[in-house]
Amino acid sequence: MQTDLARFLGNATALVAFLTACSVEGQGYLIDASTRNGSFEDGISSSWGGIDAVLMDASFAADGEWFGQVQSTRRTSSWQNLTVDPLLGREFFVQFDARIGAPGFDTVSAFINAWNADGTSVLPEFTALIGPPLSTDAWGHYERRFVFPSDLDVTSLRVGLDMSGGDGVSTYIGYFDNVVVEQIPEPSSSLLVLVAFGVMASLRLVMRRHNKVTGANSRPASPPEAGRQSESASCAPPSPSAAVAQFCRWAK
Ligand SMILES: [Ca+2]
Repeated sequence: MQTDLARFLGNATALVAFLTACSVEGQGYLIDASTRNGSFEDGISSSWGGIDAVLMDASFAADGEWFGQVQSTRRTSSWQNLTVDPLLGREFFVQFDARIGAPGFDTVSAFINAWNADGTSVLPEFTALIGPPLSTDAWGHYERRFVFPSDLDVTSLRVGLDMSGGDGVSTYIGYFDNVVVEQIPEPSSSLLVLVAFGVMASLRLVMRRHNKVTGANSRPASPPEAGRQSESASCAPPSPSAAVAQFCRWAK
């Protein structure tokens, strides 16, 4: 009985690790300092569209050494096209730093565009979490949250940053840096992991109580060293697939 419990405990540990790995996979950083040139540290504008120049000045950049510059007489739009799996999450968190030159734009905004396979536009629920006024003297930090409805079936999104407010005559200048776009996992995925950890905690409690009873009944029977070696061997980490199979057998 003790060996079965120990084996199941080991399998459940692998199962929790497997479920956690699945959840982390869903919580992906689609753009950040090391992904798709989110901080412009590649020294080029790719993978961005609509960035007029990428400049290096560590004393000016908001993050690292490089930052992106946009300019226009009226408005600018900069974007990246992303491939996503909607089943991994329909909520997206966008944050970035922005600053303006002189003359500078008066408005900055972020957007995510999506079209379903049938060509219909899918609009997200949008929330501006942090949005200070644009300044020539310092970078401002901006955070936006986008939540798409459950009927979103696309795999491609366009994430963009706009600046606007030009008078149509003068050339207005703006800067972007430190862009992070994160796909937030579905609540069901997070809940599944929490449930798995709850099961683990309960099993450990049962195992401890079982060991106390077993130890009280058989303490003189075997040396402590032999007991520890046996338990260690029976708890060797199994593969995730073995854990899933064992979990299903116990669930029956
Ligand atoms: Ca940077």
